[in-house]
Order: sequence, then C-alpha cells, then structure tokens
Amino acid sequence: MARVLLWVVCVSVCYHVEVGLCSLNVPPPLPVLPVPSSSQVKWQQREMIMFIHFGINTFTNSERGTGKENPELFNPNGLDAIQWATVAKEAGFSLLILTAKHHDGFCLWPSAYTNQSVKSSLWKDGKGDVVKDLSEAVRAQGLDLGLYLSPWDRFEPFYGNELQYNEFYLGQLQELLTKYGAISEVWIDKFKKDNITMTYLFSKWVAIIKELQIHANVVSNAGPDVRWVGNENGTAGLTSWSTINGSSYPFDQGSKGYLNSGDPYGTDWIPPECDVSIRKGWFWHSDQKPKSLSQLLDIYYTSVGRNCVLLLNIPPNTTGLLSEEDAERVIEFSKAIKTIFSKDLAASASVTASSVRGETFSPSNVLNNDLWTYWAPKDFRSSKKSHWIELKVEEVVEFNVVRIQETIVLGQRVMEYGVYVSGVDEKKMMLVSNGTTIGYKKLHRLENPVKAIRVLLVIWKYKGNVPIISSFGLHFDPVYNASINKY
Ligand code: FUL
Repeated sequence: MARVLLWVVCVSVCYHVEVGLCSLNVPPPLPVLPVPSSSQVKWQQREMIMFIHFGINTFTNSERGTGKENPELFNPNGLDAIQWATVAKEAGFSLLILTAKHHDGFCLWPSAYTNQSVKSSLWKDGKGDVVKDLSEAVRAQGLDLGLYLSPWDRFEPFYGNELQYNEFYLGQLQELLTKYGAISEVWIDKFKKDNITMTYLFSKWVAIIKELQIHANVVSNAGPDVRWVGNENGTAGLTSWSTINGSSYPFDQGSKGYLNSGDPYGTDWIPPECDVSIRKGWFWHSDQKPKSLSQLLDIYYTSVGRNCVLLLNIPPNTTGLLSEEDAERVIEFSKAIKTIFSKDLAASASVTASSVRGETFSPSNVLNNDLWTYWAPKDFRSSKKSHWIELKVEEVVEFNVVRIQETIVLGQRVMEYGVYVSGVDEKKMMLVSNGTTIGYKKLHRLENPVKAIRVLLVIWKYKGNVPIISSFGLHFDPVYNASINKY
C-alpha cells in the first residue's frame, strides 16, 4: 500500500513539477484535433509525387479529347514504363500517379467495360496494358502507384444515365483496384464541361476504394483524404491549413480561396496537393518545353514550402518515353533540392527556448529530422502566452532559407510567428520573416542572404495549450541567390 502511495505521489509530482529526473515522465501535449491518418502522414512525407498524363490526347496533340477519337491512333511503339520509373526514382519521387482514363474515355488498361481502350489500339496488337507495365516498373524500383480515373467520360454512351454510369464507374474502379497490386492514391478529378446533369454517387465510389485499398488516399476538391489546392500552378496560400470543413463541401466544390488556404477551424484533416505540369500542357506536345530550374524551385517553395505535397506532371511523348529534356530537368531539380536541404547550417547550433516541457521535449530535438521528436514548451495552461526557441551557432552563418516544421501528428497548431536574427555582438534582433501557418513544412525564402549568429523563432499565437516544433533549420539556396543577382 505504502509503495502504491509513493508511486502515486511521485507520478503526480513528476507531472506538476517537471524537473530533473522526473521530467522524463511528463506526458506529451494533447493532440489538437483533427489529426492526420497514418496514410496521410505517409503521403505528406513523400513531399513530391510524379503525375503522368498519357493517353489518346498524346497522339491527337490535344489537351481535352472529345471521346470521338479512333483508338487505333494510340501507338507508343517505344513505350518503356521502366524508363518512367527510373527517372522518377532518380528524381526522388516515391509515388507515380497515371491517368488510367482521362475525360475522353480512352482506357490505358483493357477494361472489360468498354472497347475504347488499349485493346482496340495498334499498340502491341491490342494486347498491351499500360497500367500493368507501370505497376510492374514502379514495384521493381520500390516505388508506389496511384491512379487517376476521370468521372467525366466523353466516350461512354451511358454517361448521363445516373444508375448505369455510376455502376460503370464502380466497375472500372474495381478493375483498377484489384488487378494491379497496392494503389496508394486515387485521383477523382471533378472537372466536367458539358450540360449533362447526372449525380455522381461519390460516397459509394469512396466506399469501394476504401474496401479494396484501405491505405489509398482519395483526392478530389474536398477530399476525403487530400484536397485540391485551388489552382494548377503549384501555389498554396501563404496561410495553408491542412484542415477544412470537408463535410460541408461536395467533392466537386469548395471555393478556390478556401481550398487554397484551408480553414483554421476546419473539422477534417484534408491537406492540399499542388498539381502542376513541368510543361504548359498536361499532355505532351512537341512545341512545348519544360519549365526552367528556377521556375521549378519557385514552385517547390510555394508548394512543399507551404505545407503541401507537390504533384508534378511529366508527360510521356508519342514514343511512350519521358522526353530527355524533361528527364534531365527534373533530375536537375531534385539535385538542387538535395544540395540546398542536405546541409543544415544550424546542425551544430546550441538551442535554447523560453521553457521546456520536460527532458523528452528538449529544444535540441529540432535539429534532427525525426518528425516524432520535438520541442514543446511548458504548459502554462491558463495563459495564452508566446513562446520562443533560439538557434545559436558558434561562427556566423550565411543563409537565405529558414525551414520550420511542426509535428503534425499532434495537429497543426501555430497561427502566428516571426523569425528574428542577430549578428555577432548585436543585442538587437531583426525581424526577417513572419507567417501564419507552419504545418508539416514551412520554407521562408529570404529576399537577400542573411549573416547571423542567433536565429530566433517567436510563436505568438497557436491552437491548443502549447505549440510544438519538430524541426528548425537554416539553408543556403545558391540558385535563388543567382537569380537575384541576374535580374
Ligand atoms: C483537370 C483536367 O481537366 C486536366 O486535364 C488535368 O487532368 C488536371 C490535373 O485536372 O481538371
């Protein structure tokens, strides 16, 4: 009995005093709901996903087919899905999403529900299957597969008949989700431009996806797992919440501004994905060129750097290969990201903070790359006070990117903050950037490189009892620097 009493007293003291040895026992802060599912965390940690727009449009030099195309036109006689997957792997993508069917209705797999597919094409005498080729190629590289299946189908004669078309769509989903192994993401594009009125039985589609592929994230305008960012240029809002009120929006709606910034009081965790093409069009056209490295890096900062995942489209050409210039550009892009972010100039900094919740939540946790370890300040409960964390390096460092990350598994919390710096012997700190949301990753690209010895993050406003910072780093981006010098 005495022992039990002693234990109770000790636990209670540990909880309230939060010092010395006992501090190990301080429990983590409570999550601020909603929080991401494990599939959503995995999705977020991918940071970049490759989109592949390929289909009959590739052969008609079009962006939007009519459904009247002759399937014999599809003949990518050099198609090599291994090349797609190899480029993806080299460029650091862990997931590839293929347009199994675009709005024109042409299917890249031999669907039993239609003849408008590879089986009516000249490619491999109608015996080919692009989805199969890609699924095997990605697995061989240790990558994952996702599929885009357009609900708007301009070929299908049933389109417009609610019952028949919804059954048809469910049938196609079932084929795709049972024949090609694990599918990590299903893209349900809301786009439709005709006068045909028909209700999509969206909740039934999601139910069958979850039944057949429990870990797949379903993407549409408003989720249920991932939302569209509201534009196709790779730009999330400066304020970028992973939360929205998903249940108030049908899958094909949601105002662009709302989807772009999210909702601090949203009841559902439905983070944004930024879809953008490396070229002007989604499909390959001989007269288009890939975006420049600095354009791609701008996109990286406005997507991954604003709490999003970048879904970058690289369209195969009529031969069935990613064109060399696109492949070279995307690999150059990924190398630039590695160069910038593999070196954290604060790696050996000493880190102090306004307060520490307990030893497990030490400020120095922000120097490792582990999402699950973090700095948390003391919980002052009643007061909504601000908190700070400071990096101090031994010798002056020059940087133009500040990276801040939250432990999103405990919710997205920070609502207002500022980043200050000071040089040697300078007592005064200078504000260099500020922001609203952080989320999984926030990258502040500074107008000009800064030389500093101390870098301070002050958090003024947050949800929950305390803010939680998983990572805080400093980087130098030579490409951005060069472009400033150039223009
Ligand atoms: C849009 C489509 O209309 C485009 O063709 C492209 O597939 C893009 C990703 O989504 O809604």
